[in-house]
Amino acid sequence: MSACAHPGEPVDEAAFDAAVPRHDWTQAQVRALFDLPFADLLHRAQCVHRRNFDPNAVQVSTLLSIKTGACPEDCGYCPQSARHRTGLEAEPLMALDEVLEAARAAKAAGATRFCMGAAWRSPRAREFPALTEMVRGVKALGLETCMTLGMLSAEQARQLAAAGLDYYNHNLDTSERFYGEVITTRTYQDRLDTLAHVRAAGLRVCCGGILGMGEDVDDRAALLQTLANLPEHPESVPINQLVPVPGTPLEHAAPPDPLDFVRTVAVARIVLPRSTVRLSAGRTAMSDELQALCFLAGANSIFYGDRLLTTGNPASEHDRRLFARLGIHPAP
Ligand code: SAM
Ligand code: DTB
Ligand code: SF4
Repeated sequence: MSACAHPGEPVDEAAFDAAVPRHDWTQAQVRALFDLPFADLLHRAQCVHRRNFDPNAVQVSTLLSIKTGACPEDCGYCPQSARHRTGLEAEPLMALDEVLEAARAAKAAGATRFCMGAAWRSPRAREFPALTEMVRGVKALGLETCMTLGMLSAEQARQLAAAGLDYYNHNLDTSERFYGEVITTRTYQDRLDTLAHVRAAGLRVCCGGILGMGEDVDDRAALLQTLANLPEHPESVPINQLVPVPGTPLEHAAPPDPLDFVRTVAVARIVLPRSTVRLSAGRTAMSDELQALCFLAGANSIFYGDRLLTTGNPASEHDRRLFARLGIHPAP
């Protein structure tokens, strides 16, 4: 029995042995992880984390909104939907030189990956020449590239892969059951189809969700179960805390219990043992101590830089100090 095994726990021991990816999680097994005593859950997560990663290394990505607002979709959390009155000013697709300037600044500040996001339902053919130039230009600066542009066809995913894109972000956001309460303009299956196209094109997959939209613990378990039971685990799993934006339908949603947020990170670490788990949106509302618990639970990536897409993120200087206080170094 490994040093990390806990005989007698009310959970399936085999479900824990631990560091090897599995794709056959049941809802009950994932839910049992959520129900563990906090210390046992974090211990498990630490064991899995340490078998697969340097526990003191955190990957650092920077986001840029390359096309902002006026999105036709109705995602209830999103300040960029044209259906919500958030006062956000729409901006067309950015020019290549502006994108490269932002990427250079991100690299100089210490980011290793540059993530470009567009408020589209899906990109159109006429946008591809500009998008592929952005991928090539950012890669030439020595950064990893990620894009999140909405739904992709198989052919669109292939075009981005051919341009050298490293990662594609497309979130499931929540459980299939709760999804329809948040978004009506595209289905859960649409999202799974895009993920399959991205995977088939040979791109690395970044896929996660948002906590704090009114979902319950079974929804959180179901989201992680769905991610874990994909044919291949996403290489990157962002766990966002809702940033409640005035004018969106979710502006008054209650924030998740901070310890439940940590639990979700820990369960993600256990069921997705070799994936990078990103502590994503919502860090401005978190204390340093809560973020430290998230790193302890197995989070090993953050968004770095003063902005996410349209909302704020902790100041870079604050994050540098936090890393220093915790003895964390940026992952190479
Ligand atoms: N339009 C594309 C799409 O939705 O596929 C890409 C950009 S979209 C802004 C990327 C992701 O950001 C969403 O899937 C959602 O998970 C996250 N997001 C958007 N608004 C958020 C908010 N207010 N709080 C937390 N996460 C948010
Ligand atoms: C992800 O999961 N979180 C990022 C990234 N993928 C694209 C986006 C967070 C957006 C937060 C709201 C905003 O700044 O507009
Ligand atoms: Fe549009 Fe993406 Fe926002 Fe949904 S999350 S409204 S698709 S930008």
